[in-house]
Amino acid sequence: MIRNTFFTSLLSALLMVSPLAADEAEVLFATHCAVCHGDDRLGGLGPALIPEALRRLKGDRLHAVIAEGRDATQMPAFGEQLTADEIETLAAFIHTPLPEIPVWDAAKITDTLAVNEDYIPPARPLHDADPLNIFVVVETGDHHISILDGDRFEVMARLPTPLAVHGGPKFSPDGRFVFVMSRDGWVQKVDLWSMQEVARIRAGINSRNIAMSADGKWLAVANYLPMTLTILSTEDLSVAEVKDVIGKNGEPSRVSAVYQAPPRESFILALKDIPEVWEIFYGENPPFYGFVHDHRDEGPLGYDEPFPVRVIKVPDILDDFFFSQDYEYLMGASRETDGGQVIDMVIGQKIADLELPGMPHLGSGITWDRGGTTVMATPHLREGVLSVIDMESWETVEKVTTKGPGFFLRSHENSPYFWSDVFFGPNRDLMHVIDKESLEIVKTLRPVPGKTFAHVEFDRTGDHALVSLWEHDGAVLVYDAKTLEEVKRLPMRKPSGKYNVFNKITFSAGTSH
Ligand code: DHE
Repeated sequence: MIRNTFFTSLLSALLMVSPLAADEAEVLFATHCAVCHGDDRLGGLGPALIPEALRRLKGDRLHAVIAEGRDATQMPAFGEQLTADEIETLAAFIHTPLPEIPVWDAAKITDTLAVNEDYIPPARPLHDADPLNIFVVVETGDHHISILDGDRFEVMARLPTPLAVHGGPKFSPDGRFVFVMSRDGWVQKVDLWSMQEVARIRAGINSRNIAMSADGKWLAVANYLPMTLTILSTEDLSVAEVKDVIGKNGEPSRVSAVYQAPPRESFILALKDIPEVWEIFYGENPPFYGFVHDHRDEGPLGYDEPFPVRVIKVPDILDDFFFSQDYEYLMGASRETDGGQVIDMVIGQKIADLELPGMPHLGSGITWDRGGTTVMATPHLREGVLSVIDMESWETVEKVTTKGPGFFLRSHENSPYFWSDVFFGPNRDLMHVIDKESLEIVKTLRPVPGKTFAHVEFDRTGDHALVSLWEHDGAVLVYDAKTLEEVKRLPMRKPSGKYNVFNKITFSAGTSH
């Protein structure tokens, strides 16, 4: 809790309230917010609650979020527990600047590097599982990952992770190492041959996700706080670059997510606060985009700097992306507005609008071939509907009605079905299995009534699908992907995502990248 006198007086001055009210604000914050947003307001499970991170979230909108919660996040509604005055006090408190925000530059990040002294690189895998058919299961219930043999469906090892792992872990191109990121900025490297942690480093204060370069040399970390992209060497987690994200108009921006674009040898950044898309090149010979200026307006791409930045200006803020398999087209949407846009990454311009109502979750999209046409499907976080979009005409070809808003989709090249969870609402214990051609729901699974059932990942061959019983005393349920019968149940602590090495490193169209 923030208790220093200087801060309390500053706060009182800024809020223009008595020291008593400032104390009350601190107590309210400590009681209701600190557990997720950090005693220091710099974030943890939830984002930082400081003006720099809240940006346009103020006034009635901020009151509404505190009172009603926030769609598609873990933010609960406090309207029943807090009075309107208390909400007012809290809103003013979190919009009060901190006396200082910790500097999180390359030196500071480097100071946090913790190498596992017990780790000895093995010469070969120290297990007899198929190294490419391993699953990494993230158990957010007690902050662990389980490493699963994908043929026998047995847990081979269980390792502690930093707090609140979020987003997909990323694998080295040969599948040997996995990198895991937590919302409080820690990045952990694990050797799947010895099933040991190699090292960890805190790349940001409040981070979003990570992406791996095609050559396996670099790991990019998207940060909300500070507003930077950190690029680490995957070899030893040393800091290669910390890029400040500042738009053409001089406004800094949080990085909503970083995506790996292997054929382009680049990372692509979704920015939360400015209508720009950034592409950061790491290859030897970055392509020449003479018509786009470097972010510091020093002419065409700053070829002399490491990791040159290409800035693509877009009509609206886009903070959630999906890419065509060749990474030539970016489908973008914003969590704040309906609709979406298609950006041609070659010419760096918008080429089409997308009809996407109800807060699409493009990050969960998948693609497949349907009657000779590539289609992509995306769930919507506010509506029980899946949009299926033709990736040539960019028209919505079908809207599949489900039993409630979903979060994650999955399929596999060898499966005729895709799986779609119902993540929100009274039917969150359901999982739809949908035919990829007819788009009919062929079966709806409900293994444990009342318990959230979500997020699927197939094994390497597509014969089995693993699903999370997303509860503290939860489990991973293994299904025969053809008969749709359960074949095994592995107890786990609130398993969230699970990730198959082969499907990830081959960029299977049915899984997330
Ligand atoms: Fe996620 C992936 C953003 C809330 C669980 N989530 C992602 C990715 C992004 C994202 C950009 C892709 C990253 C990657 O894999 O590289 N998530 C967001 C949000 O903006 C949102 C809506 C609000 C927020 O709080 O940040 C959000 N996400 C959640 C949750 O509330 C979930 C359900 C629980 C949790 O752990 O926080 C959640 N997100 C996940 C998971 C993935 C993910 C399990 C990886 C999916 C995959 O299969 O790859």
